[in-house]
Amino acid sequence: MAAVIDVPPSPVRLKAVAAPGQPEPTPALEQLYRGFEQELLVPLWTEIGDLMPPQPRSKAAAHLWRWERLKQLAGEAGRIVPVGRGGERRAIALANPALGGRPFATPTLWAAIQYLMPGENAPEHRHTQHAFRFVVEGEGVWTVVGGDAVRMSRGDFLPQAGWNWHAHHNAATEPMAWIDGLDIPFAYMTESQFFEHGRDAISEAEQGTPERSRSERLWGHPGLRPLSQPADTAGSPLLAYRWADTDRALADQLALEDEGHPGVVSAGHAAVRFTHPGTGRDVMPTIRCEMHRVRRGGRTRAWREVGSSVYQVFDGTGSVRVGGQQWRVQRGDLFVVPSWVPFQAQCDADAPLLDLFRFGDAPIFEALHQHRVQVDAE
Ligand code: 1HN
Repeated sequence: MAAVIDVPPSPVRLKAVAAPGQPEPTPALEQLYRGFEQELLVPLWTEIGDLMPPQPRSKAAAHLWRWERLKQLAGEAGRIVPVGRGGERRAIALANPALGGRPFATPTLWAAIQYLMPGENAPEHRHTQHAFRFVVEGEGVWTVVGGDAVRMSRGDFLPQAGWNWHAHHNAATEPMAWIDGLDIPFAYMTESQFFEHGRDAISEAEQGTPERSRSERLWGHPGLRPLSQPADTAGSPLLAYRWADTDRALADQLALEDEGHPGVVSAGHAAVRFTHPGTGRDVMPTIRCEMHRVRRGGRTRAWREVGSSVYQVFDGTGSVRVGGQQWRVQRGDLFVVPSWVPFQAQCDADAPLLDLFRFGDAPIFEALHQHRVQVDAE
């Protein structure tokens, strides 16, 4: 009996089609294509349109997640799913509907709601992926970074550069939810990840609840760099950017506009970027974070740029347009803006303001000299 040799089917599939730039479909062409398939070869002429579009054609979809529903499901998870070693975090990720069910909000960015019950601890670990937390509501959790306990309250932005040990604990009597952003899909695609467990429980001393962290006492003074510290670290050494400061910066920009002075990025649209206090650059090498404020009845310009972003509505109500989609949004709602898809936000006429937290992957493209922005005229 002849031995049966299992030849795995070729993953290459080539179809002879009548199209500009394509050879006529003939039996000889079909035979040529079967030969290519057997030998795992792909000719450029069948692929060029997909590989080299005239401009970015994102595989990600523009999509919106409602905060009320996320919080409800996270609360259910809090009652049913423990937090501890293995799963590490009670974090529930946004899965872009066009990215195959993976926990990827965009091709490069992870976004999740995380939930910690009263008294709970999330164990210590570290990873090379860069991360941050942003708090849309609530308080009571301290994130402990390298043994430094950092308070998390509404409006605070907390960067967490890669390879720092970190744990969280909820010192309050209420559950708390917040969002995490990480460059997990980017690290996954580039196969550059490292991960280590730390201690299962951090010390009593580290479970303190200081109003200000050591990092803020060193780095939290505007324009003043502590000379005892290195300045050009990869990620920001300032572990909390407090809402009072962000809010005042945005309010000042709009007040300057009222007084006829420069300050806003466009009429009625104030914006700030969270920066590394030692370098003035983005807070992390792969993630850009910003806060935008649109005044009552105002709107941003429409713009598009290379790279993807995730937004969370921090306050107010309005409508946002992402490509051909338009949504009415309110506090906590999260949505994705894919690469090179136009975005515009508008504040309702009966809302005092619309505040949008945004994170994106622009630093990656800037470092590679591949970043482009196109802003529409007003
Ligand atoms: C992580 O460490 C956190 O520390 C959040 O809060 C989300 C998702 C995947 C892997 C590690 C955190 C994460 C994560």
